[in-house]
Amino acid sequence: MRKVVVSTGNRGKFEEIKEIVREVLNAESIMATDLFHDYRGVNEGDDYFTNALLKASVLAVHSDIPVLAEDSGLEIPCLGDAPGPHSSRLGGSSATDEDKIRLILEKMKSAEDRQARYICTAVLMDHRGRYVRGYGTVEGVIAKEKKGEKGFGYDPIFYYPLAGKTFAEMEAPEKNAVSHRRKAIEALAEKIKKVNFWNM
Ligand code: ITT
Repeated sequence: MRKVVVSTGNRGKFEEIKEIVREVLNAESIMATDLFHDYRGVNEGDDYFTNALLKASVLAVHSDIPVLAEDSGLEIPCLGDAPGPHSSRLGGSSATDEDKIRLILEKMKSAEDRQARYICTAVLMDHRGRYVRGYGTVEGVIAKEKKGEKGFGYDPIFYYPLAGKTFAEMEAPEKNAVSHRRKAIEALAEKIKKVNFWNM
């Protein structure tokens, strides 16, 4: 089976990517921190694609195995599309997922437009810096209170109308079938075929 190194320090994200990569790319995933013990991530900026490219490139040059990285975020139009690429940094470096959710619910206390979307840009890069990219998004609504224990990050307040529950109430395969991450990796798979990435 092919392998990819996943350039992330986020275990929840890795668990989802691992399943999606197995199904969509027919490849096995290795978490960056299990291979590069001093992996510390990168200093992220304001742009999903640049962040994903950066996360992939810091490892790709050191790896015979292609590196998969993604940058994702939650966009809420009534908050000017915040927190967006800053989703993991909302509330500062010591803020927990719980703190971040509290901050969003507080900001949206009287919001009527509760529309939201998750965004994901994924990059697969080889050791020579050649890459393919994929983009995915999923639409939802910010719930008035959190519900569910599954998933990670903002999932307890990301209500998915088509399932009638939050992402945190959905089993992993159910979320992985419709998520922004799934769509980004599927788009990536199309590009892989087009440019014959594995044999470039
Ligand atoms: P890496 O950079 O190491 O991959 P990270 O958590 O910092 O880990 P990002 O910079 O891509 O990753 O930030 C994405 C944040 O957006 C993530 O930490 C969550 O807060 C949120 N997010 C993205 N996708 C999500 C999902 O499927 N469910 C819940 N929250 C999500």
